[in-house]
Amino acid sequence: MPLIPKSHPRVKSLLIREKLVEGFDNGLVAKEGLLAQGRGEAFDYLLGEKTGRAASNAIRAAAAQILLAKTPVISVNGNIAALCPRQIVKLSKQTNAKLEVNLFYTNEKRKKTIIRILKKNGASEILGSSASSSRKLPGIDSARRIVDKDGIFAADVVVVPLEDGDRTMALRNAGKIVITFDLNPLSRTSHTADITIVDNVTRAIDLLITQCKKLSKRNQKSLQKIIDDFDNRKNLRDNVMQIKNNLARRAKIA
Ligand code: PTJ
Repeated sequence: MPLIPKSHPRVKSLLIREKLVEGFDNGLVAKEGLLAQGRGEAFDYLLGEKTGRAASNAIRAAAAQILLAKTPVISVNGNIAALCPRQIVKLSKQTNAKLEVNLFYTNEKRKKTIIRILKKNGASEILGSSASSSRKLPGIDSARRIVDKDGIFAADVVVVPLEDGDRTMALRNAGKIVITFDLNPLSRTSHTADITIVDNVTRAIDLLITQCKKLSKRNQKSLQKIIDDFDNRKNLRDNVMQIKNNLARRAKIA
């Protein structure tokens, strides 16, 4: 890894970028995953590179929704495996959510590498690699349509970080509740999901783990109230306002 001085004003962003580059070199990340990261970086910059109030509200609603789920599943792609494998495994253990590897740019070798890294980080069961248990999600043409019958296919709540709009819609049409992390509040995924966390997954994932722990003491009624009070459309608008206000502030000092 190249030496990035701790004093560099953009050290955090550069270190996240290095995780992706390292993940690419180690066979976890698709080439296109590097482009997705670049797009995310641009939105993160506009959002002020911090977890805003809107994102915190979405994280709280997501935690309540995961805790209320009967069969939650976390979908893992290359970028997530490179950025936060330890936290994804921790979240799955803490909430009894299954882990399923599901790739947009399908590649068996990369899938095996991702499974290896999840196991290295403590995962015991990882779905998504057995041909005999695979099922097709209707209404979607990409490789993401192939899901595990005991995982995403049977799930009531699916966490899909850095997702594409087509599968989000297909999952919704299949009756699933979809939670996503997406730094772009304008994306199709953001608008199609039930709960969109507009934040860098590297920041938001720890906050989601903390919220799940905190809310695990609440009863079902109180968790349901948190979900009922959450409005994804409004939350996305709040995120766009956060960008607008940041830009207005910057324009004043420019
Ligand atoms: O590993 P694979 O084959 O499944 O491919 C994964 C990628 C991410 C390449 C694939 O899903 C893809 O092409 O995604 P998109 O359509 O580029 O969408 C990625 C979305 O995630 C964009 O809206 C980005 O702004 C957003 N994003 C990128 N990095 C982050 C992010 N959101 C949260 N945290 C990030 N670190």
